[in-house]
Amino acid sequence: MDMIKSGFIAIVGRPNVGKSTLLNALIGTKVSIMSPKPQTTRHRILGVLTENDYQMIFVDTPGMHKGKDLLNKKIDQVAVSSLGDVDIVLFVVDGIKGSAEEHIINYFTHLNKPVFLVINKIDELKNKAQIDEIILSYISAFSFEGVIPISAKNETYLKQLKESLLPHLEEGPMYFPKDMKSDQSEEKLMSELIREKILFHTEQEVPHAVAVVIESLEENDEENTIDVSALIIVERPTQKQILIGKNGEKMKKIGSEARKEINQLLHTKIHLTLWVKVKKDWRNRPSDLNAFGYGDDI
Ligand SMILES: Nc1nc2c(ncn2[C@@H]2O[C@H](COP(=O)(O)OP(=O)(O)O)[C@@H](O)[C@H]2O)c(=O)[nH]1
Ligand SMILES: [Mg+2]
Repeated sequence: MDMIKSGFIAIVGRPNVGKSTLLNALIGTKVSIMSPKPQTTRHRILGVLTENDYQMIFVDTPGMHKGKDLLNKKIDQVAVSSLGDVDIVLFVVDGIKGSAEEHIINYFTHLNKPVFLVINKIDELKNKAQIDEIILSYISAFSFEGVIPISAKNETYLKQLKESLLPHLEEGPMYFPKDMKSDQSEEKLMSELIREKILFHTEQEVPHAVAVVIESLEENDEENTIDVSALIIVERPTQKQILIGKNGEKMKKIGSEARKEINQLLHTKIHLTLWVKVKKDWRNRPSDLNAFGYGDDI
């Protein structure tokens, strides 16, 4: 077996600090959906970066926060347990709104592995004094292996970030094939892209009440497309109405945006049909959570 330098790197932090944006920027393609709404990421998602002499496997995690329903409790466990499974931790904070965040830093104290402080969104900072102040507030709480200011959105200082990680990778196997960028199936990526468009077009409680399941994929030889049928699950009839919108306009928009991005990302022409179904309280029912892709292995 080929040996190179390799390792697993967790990306953790509060919701909305830019973890998924960072993962996608590092991998160079979208593997994890992003949105301005908190709690966008629900799964542990792997992004694989393979260069000539190393393989870095980044683990995007849902934001760490205290959730109430069963789905949120499961999501929290995903983030916390991923800390134990990796070689290096990137603790991402918001360069504008960040402040010590003790409840997360507490998880680092007994880890015995390098934790880097990654200060994101520096494109929005007004001056250098501001960033120094933020750095000080964090480094007084924990002894980080290093501090790396970046802008995930503008892809600034990502090279420096990767260079800081390199000395901490050990000789190891190539865990994944060279051309593999994520552990998500194409089907999962499709349902996540649909959910991303829903997040952009809905407000308040709707984004959190939505699950998306791909019901069928069929090759259509005549038109050289793949016919995809996806089911969108919500919790209440009112949420269904909001999603469908006046004359079905919102659903059309979500469908056409999702279709375009799926075409582009998967290099496959698809024909997308969306259905909306109400399933009361699905976020608290273990059987529904399993059925909608949030089982024990999320
Ligand atoms: N200005 C700015 N915004 C960013 C940056 N990185 C992410 N964002 C925005 O922050 C929001 C949350 O991003 P996301 O990656 O979904 O955060 P996550 O919840 O931590 O995964 C989105 O609206 C992003 O566009 C950055 O470097 N600069
Ligand atoms: Mg995310």
